[in-house]
Amino acid sequence: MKGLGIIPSQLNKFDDKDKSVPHIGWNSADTSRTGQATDDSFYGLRPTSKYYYVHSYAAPYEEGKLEKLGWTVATARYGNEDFIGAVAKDNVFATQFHPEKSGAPGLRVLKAFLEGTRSQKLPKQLSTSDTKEGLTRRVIACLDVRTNDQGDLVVTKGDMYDVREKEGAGNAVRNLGKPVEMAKKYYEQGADEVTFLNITSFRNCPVADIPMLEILRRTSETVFVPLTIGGGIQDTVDTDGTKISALDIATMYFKSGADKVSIGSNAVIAAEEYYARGSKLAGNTAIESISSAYGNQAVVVSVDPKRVYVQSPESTPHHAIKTSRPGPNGEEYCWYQCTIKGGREGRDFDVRQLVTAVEAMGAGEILLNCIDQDGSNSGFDLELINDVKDAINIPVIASSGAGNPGHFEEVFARTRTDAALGAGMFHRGDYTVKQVKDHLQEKGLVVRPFEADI
Ligand code: 1PR
Repeated sequence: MKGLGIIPSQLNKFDDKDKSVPHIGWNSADTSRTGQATDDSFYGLRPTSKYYYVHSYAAPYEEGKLEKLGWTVATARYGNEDFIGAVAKDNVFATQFHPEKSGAPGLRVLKAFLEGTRSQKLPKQLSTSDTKEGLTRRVIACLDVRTNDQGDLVVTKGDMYDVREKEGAGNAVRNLGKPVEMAKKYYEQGADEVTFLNITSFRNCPVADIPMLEILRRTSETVFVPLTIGGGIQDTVDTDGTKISALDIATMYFKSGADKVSIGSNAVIAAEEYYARGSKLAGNTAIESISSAYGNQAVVVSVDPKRVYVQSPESTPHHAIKTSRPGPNGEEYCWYQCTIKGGREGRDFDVRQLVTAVEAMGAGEILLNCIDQDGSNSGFDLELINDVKDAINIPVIASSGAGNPGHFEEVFARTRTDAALGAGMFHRGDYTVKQVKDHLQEKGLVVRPFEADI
């Protein structure tokens, strides 16, 4: 496809043989070339900062080519591919990353552009030797939001998806705080993304008034990292009888500040139908319509699997793995059953079938929960995560079971997961997101440094 032709360059799709595609997350935009330190900050860009990228295509960087034509180029590296993160010449400045979603460093870039500050000195204490190339693993804070018995939207958190208090408090929905305030707190602690899952299954108000829209609008006023919203994204009928498509609902969420939508139950049903049609696309599923309108990277599929133990792989038609945590009767194998409606209904369908189908349908990322681990604080299900990573090329967010910073280190060391998500441990205040990221940094992982000031 032809572009405006202003920048003499061509976009190529990233190679997914050795890495997840789309490229989603925090990476550099660095004007200092290998071995050449710079003390110049170009449009506020800093070699030590990380910026939020989300794309499958990029302009490969060829040293000197654009520079010869008068362009200034900032680069990033993904796997072994060097690509252009930002370019400028005369009054043109273009970024591959999203400055508006890149925390303080992104706002700094926007400010410099608007004020016409093309070049300024880097603050003294920043040296390019601190630069860590490449994509960071992401740490995500997740807020399960639902209406409590008084009708207020609260952040809640279940154990194995049960969100009601076990003792006292009249079996009420566990109330852990207010969604907008908590999202801001996690942003300020350095969360790389914030995810809201609207786990209230029923809806009794017009779609345009769903309270999650207001939550997104208010959150995006103070939270400058990507926001994902899940729950109820499917074709529906409004209170006045008007048909509303999943794409219409997603559009409302995007217009209110969401960057990605997450689809749960509807994805399972659509994937079952995909196989029933002989692995053929229908063209009109929620995943397909939203990804073709907004791009694959805007569609996350949230998976709620449950372990089913079996004596041998032959005893089930499903994809079973050998597990180091045997079942209640000593079973050494298990398969992961997909569930819908917040884990309440199990399907005759396994996680491998689901993730391969939704990747083919255009999903850009998998949010991989695990009901057995949810709320357990005992760590992620590494066996599940490795099995899913082996099956697909799109990024995976590991979820369920995080109880301390060591669990994040473990999931990044022992699986190829692209991101990891925590909920209960942050909500209860056991640990902050910052403590998790500091721990990862101490262990030598590339993490996004949180910057408070523009
Ligand atoms: O089916 O498209 O309407 O989407 C519903 C969404 O709501 C799905 O993404 C589903 O995972 C989620 N959901 C539905 N019911 C519940 C529930 O808890 N009763 N929550 C629920 C899922 C899982 C994660 C959780 C992690 C980490 N919660 O959000 O945050 O397990 O928890 P931990 O770190 O505390 O262990 P649809």
